[in-house]
Amino acid sequence: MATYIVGDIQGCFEGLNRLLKQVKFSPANDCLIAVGDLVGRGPHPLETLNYLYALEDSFDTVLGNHDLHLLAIYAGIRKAKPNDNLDTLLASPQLKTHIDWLRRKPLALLADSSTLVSHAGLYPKWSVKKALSLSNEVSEQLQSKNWKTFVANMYGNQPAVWQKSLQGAERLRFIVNAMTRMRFIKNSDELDLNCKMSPESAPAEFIPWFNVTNKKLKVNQKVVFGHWAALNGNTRRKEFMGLDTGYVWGQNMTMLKLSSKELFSVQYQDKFNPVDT
Ligand SMILES: [Mn+2]
Repeated sequence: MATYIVGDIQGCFEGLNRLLKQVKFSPANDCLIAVGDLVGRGPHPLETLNYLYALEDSFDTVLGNHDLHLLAIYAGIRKAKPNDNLDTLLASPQLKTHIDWLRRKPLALLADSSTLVSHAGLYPKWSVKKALSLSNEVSEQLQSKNWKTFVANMYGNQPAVWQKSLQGAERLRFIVNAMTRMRFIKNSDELDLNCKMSPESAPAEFIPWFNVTNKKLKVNQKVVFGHWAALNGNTRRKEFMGLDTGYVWGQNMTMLKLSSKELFSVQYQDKFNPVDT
């Protein structure tokens, strides 16, 4: 019995399949956790969600910005863009099942007692426990009857700084941005949601979130995240593990075996060979 955490899949079902074959993943014995962005831009969103949904309790995920974008399209809040590549999913009779399933997924989860999984990472002012509790605040909204109102108020880059006193839509928007869109921090605690560069090429005042000291992270705790393909997994910090290695951009898909911290990866192949489904 092993737990694996996979980086951004983004509808690249073929890559996911090769990676699962490489580790001899067995749904009956093993667990798969995803860092979010299950779909978006890649060629096979429907096959990806059908497969992951069928894994039932052997699979869990946090939501990424592309997953939230899908919910917003379904809710009529946003329009699908051609490069979202979501047409087969949006036209599928399975769509509502998948939407309702995604609405039950959190923004943050514990893969084991000391490993937090969140799509973009951990905002430097938050503890792991705080992140889990803030994720619950968003889940309450996503699971409520009024979830479309929440999604309608979800978009925007403000507020950029967390304050405990934030309430309502602003509070929820900050939580969503920090957990699904964060890359760089400016002025010690301010989210910058525009810069997508690698840390090396960004202006000096842009600090990667994992290089801003988090005084609330305990010694043994780790954070596993995706979202930032330009990092190519390289944080230079053992407590922060980035798993987005840009498969959808023609690079690699990466999977972490949680117990041993062993990494597995497959290279992009522009060919779809569904296997073992
Ligand atoms: Mn993302």
